[in-house]
Amino acid sequence: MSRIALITGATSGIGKATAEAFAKSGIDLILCGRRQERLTELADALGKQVKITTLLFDVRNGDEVLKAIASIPSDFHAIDILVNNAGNAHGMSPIQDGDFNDWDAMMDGNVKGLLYVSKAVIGGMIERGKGHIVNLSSVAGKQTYANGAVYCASKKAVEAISEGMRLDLTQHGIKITNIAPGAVETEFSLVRFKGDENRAAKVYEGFDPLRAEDIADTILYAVNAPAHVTIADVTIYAAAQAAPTTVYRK
Ligand code: 8X3
Repeated sequence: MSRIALITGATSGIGKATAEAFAKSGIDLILCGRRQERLTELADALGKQVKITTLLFDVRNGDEVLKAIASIPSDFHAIDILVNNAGNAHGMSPIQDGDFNDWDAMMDGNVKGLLYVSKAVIGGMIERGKGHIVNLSSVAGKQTYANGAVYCASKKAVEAISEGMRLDLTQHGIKITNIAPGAVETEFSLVRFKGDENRAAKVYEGFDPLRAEDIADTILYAVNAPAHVTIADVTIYAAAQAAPTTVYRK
């Protein structure tokens, strides 16, 4: 029987690449996102390879999360893999210039949203005595950098949640994988810099950044590890990146 994976933030970037990698590997998919058009498009594309259902909701809204997860069709109920990918950076500035809305968006999405979705899915995993949760952290969760205090804080929270989940859920047969990517060329910087294309492009200039597919490969490797193996924590940098703010550019 093929496995079932639920992926949040599946319509772009690492989420989309993971959906594509999973489909290629024969894993059925529950694709979650906030943009119906993109969800439908992706479901149409991948529906030739595996069984797909889509869920439209915002991870930041706990009621929406619970309603959406409760609406999953019965043949998709037995979720084997949860990929907590939804999340973003909003703004980049010294702490004294931070914006409440940006802070709310990062803490509500990256931290509380991940918790809401996890809670909604974990119950079934415990009942079935198995499951695998993949949390998308960041190198920002390993090392704080200037002008990124709140984004880094949100990812440090993801690191702590991954550790806590592993402590609480290992006894229930649930594996936890924490993935911490460095600079991945996606819409990430465009969102962080609120649509400023020049500023976003500069982040990836002069070196070969990671691509969403590189991270998807690692996620696929983790979920395909043998039953007795947990890939607990992976940090992934582009070859030219040594630390969050240390990139060797040509
Ligand atoms: C994204 C990577 O280095 O911009 O999480 O924080 S970084």
